[in-house]
Amino acid sequence: MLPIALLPERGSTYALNVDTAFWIIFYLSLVFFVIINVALIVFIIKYRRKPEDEEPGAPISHNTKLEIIWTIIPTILLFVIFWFGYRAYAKVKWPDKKPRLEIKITARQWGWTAEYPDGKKIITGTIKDNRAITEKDFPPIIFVPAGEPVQLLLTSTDVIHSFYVPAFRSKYDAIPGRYTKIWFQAKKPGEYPVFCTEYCGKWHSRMPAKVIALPPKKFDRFINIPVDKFNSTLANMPLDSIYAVLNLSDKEFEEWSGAQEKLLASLTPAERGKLLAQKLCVSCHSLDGSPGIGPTWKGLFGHEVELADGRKVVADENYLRESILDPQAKVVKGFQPVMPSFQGQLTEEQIMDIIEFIKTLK
Ligand code: HEC
Ligand SMILES: [Cu+2]
Repeated sequence: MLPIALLPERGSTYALNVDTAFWIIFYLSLVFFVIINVALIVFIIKYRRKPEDEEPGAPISHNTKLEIIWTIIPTILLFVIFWFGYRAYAKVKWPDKKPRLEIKITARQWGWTAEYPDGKKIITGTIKDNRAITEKDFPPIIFVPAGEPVQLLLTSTDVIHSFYVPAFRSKYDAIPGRYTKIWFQAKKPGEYPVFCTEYCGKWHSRMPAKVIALPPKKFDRFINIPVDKFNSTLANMPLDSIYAVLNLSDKEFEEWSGAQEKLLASLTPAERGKLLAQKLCVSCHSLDGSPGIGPTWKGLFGHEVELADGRKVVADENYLRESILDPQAKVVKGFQPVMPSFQGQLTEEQIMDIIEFIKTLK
């Protein structure tokens, strides 16, 4: 391998297979690059036309020995490349054993939603400003057990995204209207960054996330947290707090989740809506009147909106609800119809919460 760290650590069971194929192709290319270019330079100098070369030399028809050599050697090398390439492909494509669980990942402009079989849901948002992204900006998107295979079922609500975990050498497109699959097995517990690697619009580089591989015991605790408790509390908390909660004893956990639920119950619908909107909507909608990809929400509620087809409507609750579930039904004048539908992503209660929040933005 090279003396410099070009690739991140190998965090999954098949990372070595992928790297082997990569380095074999890399070094073969390097060797032939040198051979061909040295020969090129030598021939240019040695066989250049000299002043005394008035007449062309005798024609050369062919050289059987040379031709056999330059056919057989590359053929063998191509089989070598095929063998290591296919082995890596097969490993990445087909799990060694049945995955422990399947997690659904939905990409959108610009963030990810993960859903567990029991309904646990984690949503990541957009880092929407121009500062450099740091390690702290990678929120958890999925928790997986280290040492066990996990399957992801990918899709997208709007354009093509790509779910890429460099340390696992796992990368697959998330395509609207279609499901794609990828699996991996983390070798040890740790935190592994996720990037979108299919250019998906303005904030493509700013939808970071993280795969958290937990020790098996911790993962069991995670998976056993009741879904309603998880979704109403932990799902929205920073990683440190989640670790802290996973470390609690059963009794401490009961107390903790009781206290959290009380806290959450004390939020008004508008406050709950604000939390959601900050994750899902503010990458396109400003709250303060400044321009964005979508219209600002400041002063929206109760006012007249001009549509692209010339109609005018008043932005009441029904209009807002329709705009969230079927954004293309009434497109606002001067804007592109690029808003993804949140049909199936938000519950009726969550939609009400967001509407209540929009109402407060006078
Ligand atoms: C990818 C960018 C994008 C995201 C994310 C997005 N929107 Fe939009 N939204 C738009 C665009 C563009 C329009 C204007 C075109 C149209 O009406 O479809 C719009 C229009 C709207 C309107 C109508 C506004 C008006 O002035 O009449 C509402 C309400 C709305 N969005 C709500 C939401 C909510 C709620 C969310 C989050 C759950 C959200 N949007 C997320 C891009 C987005
Ligand atoms: Cu993307």
